[in-house]
Amino acid sequence: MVRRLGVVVAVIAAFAGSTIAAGPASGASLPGGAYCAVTLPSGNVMCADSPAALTREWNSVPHTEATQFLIARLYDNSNFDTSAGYLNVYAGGDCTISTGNVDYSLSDLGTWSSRVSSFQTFGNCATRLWSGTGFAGTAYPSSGYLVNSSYVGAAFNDKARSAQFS
Ligand SMILES: [Ca+2]
Repeated sequence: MVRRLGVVVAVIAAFAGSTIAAGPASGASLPGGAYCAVTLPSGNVMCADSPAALTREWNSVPHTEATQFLIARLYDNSNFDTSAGYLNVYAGGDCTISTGNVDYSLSDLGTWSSRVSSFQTFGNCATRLWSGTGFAGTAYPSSGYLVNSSYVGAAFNDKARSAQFS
């Protein structure tokens, strides 16, 4: 539990930094690019203008075993459509079999707030989105987790501000 709280604080700090660096931004036309990757537990974020550019940027910096596993991809569009961008979530390993605990979390989606319309989860993980930062407000799904969702539904579309992975 102590370690998890440390992760959350790190993520908040990193997103605050990246938001300042990118300038005021909302919607699909982020100055830093619509294709982003966040690494946990550091919370470091990088963005690029295309999937290929993001891959190049990702490969241009060293990654430790603590950051190299892709556990989730959150899409701006429904149906896993990549044309409006996505946020790759990297962590230090797969999730545990049980969904009774939270393996990884993003307490503030930062520039990726109010955008998510679909998601996929990998590495034995599943996703739960929250309408407020810090896992407050309403959740999608309302109970438990989903591995994939091609559309989070009209009531939750572009609402997520934090996310948990289990
Ligand atoms: Ca969206």
